[in-house]
Amino acid sequence: ESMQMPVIDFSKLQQTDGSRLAVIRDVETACREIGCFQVINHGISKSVMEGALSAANDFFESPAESKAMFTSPDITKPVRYDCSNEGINKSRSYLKHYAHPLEEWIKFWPREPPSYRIKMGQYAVEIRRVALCLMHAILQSLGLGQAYLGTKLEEGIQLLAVNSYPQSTQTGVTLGLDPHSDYGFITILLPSCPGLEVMDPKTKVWMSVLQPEDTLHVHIGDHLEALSNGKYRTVVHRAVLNSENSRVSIASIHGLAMNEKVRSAEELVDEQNPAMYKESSFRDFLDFLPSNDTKNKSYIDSLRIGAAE
Ligand code: AKG
Repeated sequence: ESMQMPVIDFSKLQQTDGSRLAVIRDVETACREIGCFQVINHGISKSVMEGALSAANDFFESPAESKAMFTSPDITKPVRYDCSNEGINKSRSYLKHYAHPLEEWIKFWPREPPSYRIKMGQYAVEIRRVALCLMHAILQSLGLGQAYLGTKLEEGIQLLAVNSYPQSTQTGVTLGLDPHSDYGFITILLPSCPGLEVMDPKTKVWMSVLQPEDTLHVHIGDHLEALSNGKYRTVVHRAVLNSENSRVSIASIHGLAMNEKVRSAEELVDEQNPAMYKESSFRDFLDFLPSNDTKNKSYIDSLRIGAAE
């Protein structure tokens, strides 16, 4: 089954009249009901989006030695490549790297292909601009006001997960990436072709996501669920292999600075709605990962107050 995603017209968020408010209401409904939406009229040019996807593709096609130099068991590295799942049933390889502030991180990024830093850098800067505007809209939609987090958003992190999946050779669904929700506040996803599936929170049925050309797909992450005190929900998603094409996707994850704690907004906590989540930072999530090898528990579940330790 496929699902029609809520669509947010980004250009209307730039207006000050009722059209912004109408879009803010759409943002509220989307975040509350399904935890994701798509963005049109975001102002990022086709050439910047295609440039980033082709740079990603060229990186994965570069010689094994130039990729292997980024392999590391240390998940705190500024750049990390992992192809350990390639060839087994799960078959995603990925490159993850920080992207903001760009001048701080770009020097660690791959030199191969030569255009990688320029093209991925351009995309990173533009997607962050969109992410910050969306975060302001989301904070407004929660009734907290656009400026709620002050300068903390500007000081926040941006992590790019650049994914590569082979074409499926089998009939039926082949997983490329296990079901998970994202940490941070929001993730903006740009894929080269279909393969993303979102779990419908009501029916628990997997729905394939149709993403028209030029649109961006946005996921609500664990830290937004926590900040909103459960009003908005983190969305469980997975990637399946495409039967017609190999696939690349770029996930841009946005959150507060590494050690900055996220807690349920006081304004959303009262007697009827007690705080539901423990405070946590991006760093806490990174610390959680190695201790959770069995994948039995999601990070957001570990944050719920009253959850078993
Ligand atoms: C991730 O990188 O966390 C994703 O969920 C990627 C999903 C996709 O490739 O469509």
